[in-house]
Amino acid sequence: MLSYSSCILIALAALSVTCQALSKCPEISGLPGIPEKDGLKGLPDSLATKHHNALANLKHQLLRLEAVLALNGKIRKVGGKMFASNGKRTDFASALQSCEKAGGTLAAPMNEEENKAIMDIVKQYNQYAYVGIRMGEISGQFKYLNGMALNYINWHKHEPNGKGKEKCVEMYTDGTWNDKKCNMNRLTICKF
Ligand code: MAN
Ligand code: CA
Repeated sequence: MLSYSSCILIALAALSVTCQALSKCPEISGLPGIPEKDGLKGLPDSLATKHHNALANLKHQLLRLEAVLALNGKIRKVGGKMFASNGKRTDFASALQSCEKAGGTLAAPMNEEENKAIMDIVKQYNQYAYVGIRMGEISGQFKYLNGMALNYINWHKHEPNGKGKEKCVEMYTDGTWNDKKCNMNRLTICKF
């Protein structure tokens, strides 16, 4: 008969191999009653396995946090991007500044799915928002803030109509866009 402690050692060894194979790991160490792997003599162990487990745990915790934020309507995820608002209305420059201060930038819809995610936030706050699109200094064309040409547009009917005097862009509650002066108070929506 195998002793109880041998059974645990074998189970943990099997788990550590499975972890490496599946790139998916439960918390092995740090559980009450289960010794740290370091303390388990004779187990196949490596720094790589420990790091792998630590990263798997971090990823798991991050996914849990994102799920909570999404549940509370604080973030919207599209592809690899996250959109969120601070709920504040301000001019274009201040909106951009608060996004950058938080490590992001103003949200600019680059496809229909992103446009909908941003529109959902506009609807949530029932406030038109500035998007991260503005008129280029030289060309007079609307561009992303990094200077790239737009690859998706959703102008409202008859927009843009500002004839160069409306250099920023707002999103209406139906998700369509209007060129608008940059000194209005509009909802801040950031991309992270
Ligand atoms: C206002 C402004 C303009 C917009 C028109 C649409 O004048 O918001 O930017 O084009 O309304 O009627
Ligand atoms: Ca306009």
